[in-house]
Amino acid sequence: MQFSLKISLNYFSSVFQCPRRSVGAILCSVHSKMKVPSSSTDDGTGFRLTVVGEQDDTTEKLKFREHVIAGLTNPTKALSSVYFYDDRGSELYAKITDLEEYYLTESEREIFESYANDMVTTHFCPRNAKRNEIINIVELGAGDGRKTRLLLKALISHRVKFEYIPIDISRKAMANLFRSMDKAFPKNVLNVHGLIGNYLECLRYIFLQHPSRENVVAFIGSSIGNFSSQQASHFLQKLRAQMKPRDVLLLGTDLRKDARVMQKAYSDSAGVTREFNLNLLIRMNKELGTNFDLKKFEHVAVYNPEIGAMESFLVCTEAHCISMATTESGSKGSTTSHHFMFKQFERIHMECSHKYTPDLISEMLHTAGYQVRDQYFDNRQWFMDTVSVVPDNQQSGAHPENAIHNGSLDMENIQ
Ligand code: AVJ
Repeated sequence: MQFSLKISLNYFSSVFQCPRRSVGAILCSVHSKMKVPSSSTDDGTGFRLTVVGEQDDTTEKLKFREHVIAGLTNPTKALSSVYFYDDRGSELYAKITDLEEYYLTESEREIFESYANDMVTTHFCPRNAKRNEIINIVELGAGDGRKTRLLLKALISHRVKFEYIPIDISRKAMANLFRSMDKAFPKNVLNVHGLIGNYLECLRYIFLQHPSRENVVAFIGSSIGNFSSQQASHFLQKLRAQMKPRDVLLLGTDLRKDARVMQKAYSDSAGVTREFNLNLLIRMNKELGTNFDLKKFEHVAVYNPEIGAMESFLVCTEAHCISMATTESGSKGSTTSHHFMFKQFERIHMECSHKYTPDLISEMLHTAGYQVRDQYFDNRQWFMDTVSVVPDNQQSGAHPENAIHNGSLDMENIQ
């Protein structure tokens, strides 16, 4: 059951919890079990927003709590970077992408600057676009869209008709994206449909809505780097199983390079990345009632050549004990409380950012059932964008040799 409604700009502001600003005609639909009559909304250009799936705060909070308890009870303490991206976290990440030391964004921007036109004419004009039919440009974890803008501009200049479908878990990030897109393009040019929710669920939703449209799925910015390489392979396979033959995947990955360059990118001199990591402790204090003292943790980032990844840690500077607020648990109303002991110099593993080589990516895409078409590099060859397609001769989803037995992939919301 779904309902859609035309919403006022004030409502848009409150949905996004941000100051009011004019963003054309905005439509919001909530995809949920609520029994509300549906009304038709699609009207060409403009901005629309759909919340996909249940956004159940209580369940989310319980999952977060359980994750933290498991991660801090483990002999090697670890938390998942999935939880970095509350509103403040998304804001801090946006700040990171502005830092010169964080070369990833600029490198990929350079790739789009140089090759967006080539990508469009060589790969993103599949049959439908040539026949003047709309294609979906789906973006996973859209961020502020600064790089994507270059792609959209190239599509427009080649007169490709498209709907831009950014998917993100953070409403605030989506609000910023809508605003920056509204600023960057003239009125009535863009057709944007933002989806709030989990990547694969949102993709399922959008592919069901437009079963015959061709899709370009963009997963850029090296977001895939937060997955282990096994998780990355599984994710790509699951994604491929949902895509149709000839659908295109644009995958942005950071490449292996001098460790000093990478280390600077993940421990910047202004301390933004440090704040980004510490923000998870703040989030736990706020949402789970822990009592982390930020002064007792130092942020450290090192390259691990064995797994080819930058790893971030919060190192505890003095031995102490953290407690977590008590909650009612179970139907009997019993209570549980949790304490986590920290030794001096013990660390919490916070994040992995995997770095690849062109061959590793080609191999991974091939194994996941894609055909690699092109790899694009910046001048320094620090970053790479790979274009691949789902081959024609494949029955999507019917690859016994690629079957995914482990259905749980709890990192679907990385950005
Ligand atoms: C958003 C996953 C691409 O790993 O480079 C930036 C996140 N962490 N600085 C990355 C991040 C520290 C970023 N990704």
